[in-house]
Amino acid sequence: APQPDHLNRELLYGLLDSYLKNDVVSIQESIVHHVEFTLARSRYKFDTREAYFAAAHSLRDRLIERWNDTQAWIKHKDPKRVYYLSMEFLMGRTFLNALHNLGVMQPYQHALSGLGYDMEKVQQAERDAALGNGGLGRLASCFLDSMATLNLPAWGYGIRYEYGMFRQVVSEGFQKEQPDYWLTFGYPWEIQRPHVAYPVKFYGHVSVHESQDGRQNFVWNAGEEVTAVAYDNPIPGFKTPSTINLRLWAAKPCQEFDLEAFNTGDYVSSIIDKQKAETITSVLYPDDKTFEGKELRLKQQHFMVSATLQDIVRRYKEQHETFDAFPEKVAMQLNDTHPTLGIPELMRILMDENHLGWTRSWEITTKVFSFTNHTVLPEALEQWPVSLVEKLLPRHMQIIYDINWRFVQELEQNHGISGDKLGSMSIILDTEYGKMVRMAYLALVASHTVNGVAAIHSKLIKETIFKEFHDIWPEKFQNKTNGVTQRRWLAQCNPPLNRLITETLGTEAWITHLDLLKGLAAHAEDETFQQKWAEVKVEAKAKLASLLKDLTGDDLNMDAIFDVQVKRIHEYKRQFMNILSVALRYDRIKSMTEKEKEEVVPRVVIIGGKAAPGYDMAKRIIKLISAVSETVNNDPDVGDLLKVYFVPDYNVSLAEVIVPGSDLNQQISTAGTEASGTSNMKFAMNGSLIIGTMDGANVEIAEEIGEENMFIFGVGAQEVPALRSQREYLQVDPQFQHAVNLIQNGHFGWADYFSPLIESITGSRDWYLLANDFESYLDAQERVDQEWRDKASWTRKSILSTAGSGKFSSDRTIHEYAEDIWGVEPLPPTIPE
Ligand code: GLG
Repeated sequence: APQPDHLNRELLYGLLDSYLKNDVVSIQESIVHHVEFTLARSRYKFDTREAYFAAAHSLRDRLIERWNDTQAWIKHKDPKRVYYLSMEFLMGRTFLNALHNLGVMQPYQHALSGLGYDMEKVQQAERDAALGNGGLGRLASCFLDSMATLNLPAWGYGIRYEYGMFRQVVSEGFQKEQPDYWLTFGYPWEIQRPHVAYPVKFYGHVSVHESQDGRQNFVWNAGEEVTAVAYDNPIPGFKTPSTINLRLWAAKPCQEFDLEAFNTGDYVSSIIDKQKAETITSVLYPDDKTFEGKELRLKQQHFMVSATLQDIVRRYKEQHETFDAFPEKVAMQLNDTHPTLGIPELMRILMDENHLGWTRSWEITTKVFSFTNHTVLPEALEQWPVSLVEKLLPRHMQIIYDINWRFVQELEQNHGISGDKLGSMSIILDTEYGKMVRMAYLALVASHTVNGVAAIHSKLIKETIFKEFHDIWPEKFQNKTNGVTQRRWLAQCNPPLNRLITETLGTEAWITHLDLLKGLAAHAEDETFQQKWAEVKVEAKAKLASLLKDLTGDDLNMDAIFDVQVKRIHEYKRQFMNILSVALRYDRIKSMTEKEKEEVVPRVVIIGGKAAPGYDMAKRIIKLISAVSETVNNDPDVGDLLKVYFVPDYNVSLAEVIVPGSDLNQQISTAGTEASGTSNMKFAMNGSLIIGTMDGANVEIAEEIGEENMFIFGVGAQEVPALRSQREYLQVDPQFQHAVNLIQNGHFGWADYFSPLIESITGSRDWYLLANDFESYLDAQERVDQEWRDKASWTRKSILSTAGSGKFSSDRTIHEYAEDIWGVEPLPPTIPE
């Protein structure tokens, strides 16, 4: 774009010489200003949603100031930067988070109430940005918050899906998916950057040209080209001006029209063709841990990494003449294998567009990428058909073949590997359906580091799915136990607990140094403190109860244990085992005398989560939970002693109410299946006791808060393989059989519909070992009831849960990534001259 003839710097600096003021009146002025000029509504009449949008815009102004200065400062210092590449960011709402992190909660509250608006209602007007499925996407969002707070020169890169995670409606107990068009009213936090745009190519063919120095130049003549346009989302750190960027790409048609089509008169269909480009970023694939080999999905992946790498290379080249310093300036983390195409894309950019040789390009590439694995479930591992990759990305397929060819050479020559073992390690897998590209192997070969997400998981990947790679490259493997941001998941979502912790520790430093929570342990025995702790819990429970009241019309028994399992519905997570035990509890209550009933500890069981639309078993589990709920909640014999609710459309915002309001949370996956889990950490932080298996991060949580403060049950991961092989001979617990019979005999209706579920846990089919763990699970549940009767003891455990959760801050996790994997250092922003 043309430059101004004369820049009046003095005047410009004078005009904007300080940040926007954050006193109440200035905030009110800026809100009203946005009502009038951004929304073009009348300042005399705007509704709560308009108040939200105007307040959001005024807050965005404040984010932009900090964003601009942070980015200018980073550019000026040119440190090593880290880029977090992820197909998912499950952000949830931004308003409260930004208010908290900028430290302007109070003045905004006053500003809004002064104008006549209730902050609580205003913030409810925001829709979740749900650009992710579950743990993996939410982890990426927690990481952004920590990277900003730790002042790291970091950016996130992903896709701006127009339709996020589907809305789950449960009708008659069946899940129905509804599109989440979250952009209907606009998204006030993003900044569209029409000038930051890159062409992304697909299809076509590759030609080879001999250059003058005798080198081969590969030219990819694409068959389709779309434009990636940047949308920037400022991510503020807590108590620091550091505001980092989440750059999301949207697909737009290419600017140049197909002239030939114009000449032949096919104007309309040529434009319609161009519009198809936009479908690339239209929808998030809603599958959690099942690989869907759809062409559109592969297009999305390439689209994201191609735009991202062009952007990163462009930024680097602005400040550097050669690629020599690239590995000292750039680190890229692959969030699972979804962005692995970034590896051949960087090779292609270096070789074909910047004319570096293979060796040099490979040296650079292998120094910048590192990769995180999030699951050992085989059905999740990405394997793309070679035929599809060849068609969509012909040049990338050549490069992948070349990478593999050199890798196989290395295996033979340096590691003495031959025969079948070569085939089993090859990036290209031969199957009866044709050749496949194993994305995890490609990521492993090209990355300098691979990590698991909890200690047990990192150990398992070394022993199972990546064993052969660990044998040759043990130094590549690391563990980085997950964490969650205590800003959102404790400080913001649980204000009463926040206040109590701060008052007790005499500081709010725990909001950036979560280890300090261990100072609470000293008060665990203190009766008055226990009293306060219990009151805070009641407050949080009341909020959850009112949410359920809105959903169901029921008043909950506040003396009951609020027992929660919220997460994606999956057989390995064993919601089925949970509901079987509920059915049994119900049956027991039914057979009790009134006198016996007096001894029963009342429970409210809350289950929530989405099933992938194509996951039949998971959908049947939802129906079963609903059917049990229907029967139990309407049975006068049971009354207040047991209630069961399926909460529809579980998402980040609901979690912010459900987590603080729970007494007990279920983390009951078959040992060895849940890589880490992150809700376990959120619950523990909020003083909810865990009933769980020794799986994922539960193992480390038990180390930190003490096994005696949790309800641990079930077999360990080491025993699982042997048990699986003996499944059909195992003795089935009579109580398990009884629970199964209740369902089979139609006690909750729908017996035929539930029979595939029953079959899936019968005899040799019981892959997730429900039958085997059931007795021990019931035993743990019994201990829960016992413990509840002793209020002081329960509260003590609750305090110790929070006190012991300091390790599970994503600040700790990110600090470890920065030191052990990325080699990036904090760079607190200073306002540049
Ligand atoms: C995975 C795992 C979780 C893990 C999360 C974040 O299943 O156990 O906590 O990633 O690492 N795909 C996932 O949700």
